[in-house]
Amino acid sequence: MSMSSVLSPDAIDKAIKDCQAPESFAAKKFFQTCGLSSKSPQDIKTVFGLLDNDNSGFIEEEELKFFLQRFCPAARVLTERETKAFLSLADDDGDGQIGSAEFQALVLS
Ligand SMILES: [Ca+2]
Ligand SMILES: [Ca+2]
Repeated sequence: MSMSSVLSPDAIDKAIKDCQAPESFAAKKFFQTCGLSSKSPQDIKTVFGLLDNDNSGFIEEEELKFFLQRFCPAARVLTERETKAFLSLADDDGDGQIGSAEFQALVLS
């Protein structure tokens, strides 16, 4: 499974271009632009699995930093501020990582 099996390459491209400048990343806008917000729970789960690079069942801060690169290898890494903002937006139970249900809730919010 790859991102392009769930999302269209054009939509991914547009979402990446929208946040090319450091500090311009906004998670909800990204999910809308890349089309993930209108996908099925199963598709969102697939994307979660791709972001959870070490298959721990959670997206940790270290993985979150490389969020954009999972969509496009040439994309930039998120800044520390963007990573922390993203994490606090998604991390409802405050354990410092993003679980599958938290990710789903954020994408659909
Ligand atoms: Ca992980
Ligand atoms: Ca959490």
